[in-house]
Amino acid sequence: MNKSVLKHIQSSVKKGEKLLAILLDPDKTSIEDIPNTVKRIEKLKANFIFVGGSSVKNGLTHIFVETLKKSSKIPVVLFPGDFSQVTNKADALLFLSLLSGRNPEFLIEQQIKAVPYLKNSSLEIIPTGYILIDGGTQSSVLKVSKTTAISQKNIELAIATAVAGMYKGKQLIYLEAGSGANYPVSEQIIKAVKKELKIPLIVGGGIRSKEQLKKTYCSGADLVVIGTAFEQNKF
Ligand code: 1GP
Repeated sequence: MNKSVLKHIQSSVKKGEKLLAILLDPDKTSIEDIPNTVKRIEKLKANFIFVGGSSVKNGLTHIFVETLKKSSKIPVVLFPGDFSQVTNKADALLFLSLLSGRNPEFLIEQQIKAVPYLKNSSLEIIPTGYILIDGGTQSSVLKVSKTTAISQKNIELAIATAVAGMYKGKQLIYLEAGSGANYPVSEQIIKAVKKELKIPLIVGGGIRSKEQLKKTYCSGADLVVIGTAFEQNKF
């Protein structure tokens, strides 16, 4: 049996090892292209493959992850935009609550709708506080969730939201500037949030270069997620 994804993240944090996840959106990567995509991910020595998108065609995630698992030993973690993207074929699920938003649909409704799919599944379920930080674009997650992001200037609100998530029992906090963000979560916010957290910190959105990746790690991110730059062959 594979080591738990959460334990892997927690033990890496203890050892001071930084982690990388590549995000694949089943709507944007063709099934035929998976073997080639996996080779590129392995070359990058990514620790995880995240799979998800704000809206993915019904049923596609299931076949996508099934194919992915046949081509790769890298743990596959679901990062779903909604409950229809839950599939037992993956290793783990980020059970997301959109803590920066005030839309009950993404705070609790979607989670309730996911339960029938999770009850008998072997997926590792990881309670995750998901926090949108303004990345300078109207990202699809903002559109779909009908919420607003926290301003990059409002560091206190970003900290309080992350800490509230930790107090609520989330095992991970995910700071998200949005896929294809104009600018990523600022180093200042990452540093300030990390300082207050006793749980691992994920950061993603708008990270386009190795230099930016390094800065994100140095600011305190334990796990960085890259999607668009990988899709565009920039990584
Ligand atoms: C993961 O949504 C991000 O947190 C991915 O963002 O596509 O901008 O890398 P990019």
